[in-house]
Amino acid sequence: APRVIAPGAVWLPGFLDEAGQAWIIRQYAQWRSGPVPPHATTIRGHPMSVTTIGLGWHWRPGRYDREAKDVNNELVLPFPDWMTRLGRQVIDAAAEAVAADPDSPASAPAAWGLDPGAYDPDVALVNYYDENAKMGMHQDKDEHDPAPVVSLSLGDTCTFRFGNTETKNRPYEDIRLASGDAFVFGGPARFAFHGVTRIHPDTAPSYARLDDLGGGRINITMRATGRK
Ligand code: MD5
Ligand code: FE
Repeated sequence: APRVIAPGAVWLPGFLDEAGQAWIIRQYAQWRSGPVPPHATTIRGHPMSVTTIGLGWHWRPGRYDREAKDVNNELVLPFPDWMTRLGRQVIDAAAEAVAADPDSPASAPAAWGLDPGAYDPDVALVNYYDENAKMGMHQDKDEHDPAPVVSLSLGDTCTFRFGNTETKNRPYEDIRLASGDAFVFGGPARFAFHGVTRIHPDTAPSYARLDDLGGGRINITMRATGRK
């Protein structure tokens, strides 16, 4: 069942069915073999342990760009319409879960940006985590639009650390995100610190194993950049 983790943070375990997970994993194989392959973004001289494909925009630390010049001088891949539809379905399910949650105020769905008709993401960051990859505690602040972030997990389970808006340290909650899970971060949760502390190898269900990649996890985050 869906769970409101904190104001603005809604976890939807098993949102994608088996066929939906397998379909997105096949899409990933196509993006990976396309003109803009996954690349490790370098932050202050250090390559990140995840590799990224951007759809709609190319993410660099601190800004979004149309040109992925550091990856073969290519233009970024387009943001697909099916992704917008899927994002709206996630927002819709989150709004329903929040409306049914006795601990969330009646104003919560609107205050947290959970309006499927208004949800118009223009970038998806598709991150691949091998079994040793991590993502340190950070805030996602490069977007100039307060729209919620929709996150989808595929492949192996990870431990996701959901923190607070003030510090990288406690209090935080560790959550295992499994293949097919969706998560929405809006309203007061939009700028919370968060990270991925570990990948749990060989935990993907058979239909979602990333066999071509030797296992691991894919995370898709949809965002609205607020840029033209
Ligand atoms: C992941 N990815 O599971 C996470 C999930 C990233 C990233 O952190 O930046 O690619 S998405 C998490 C997210 C986004 C916006 C706000 C919050 C979490 N939050 O308030 O916790 O690989
Ligand atoms: Fe993030």
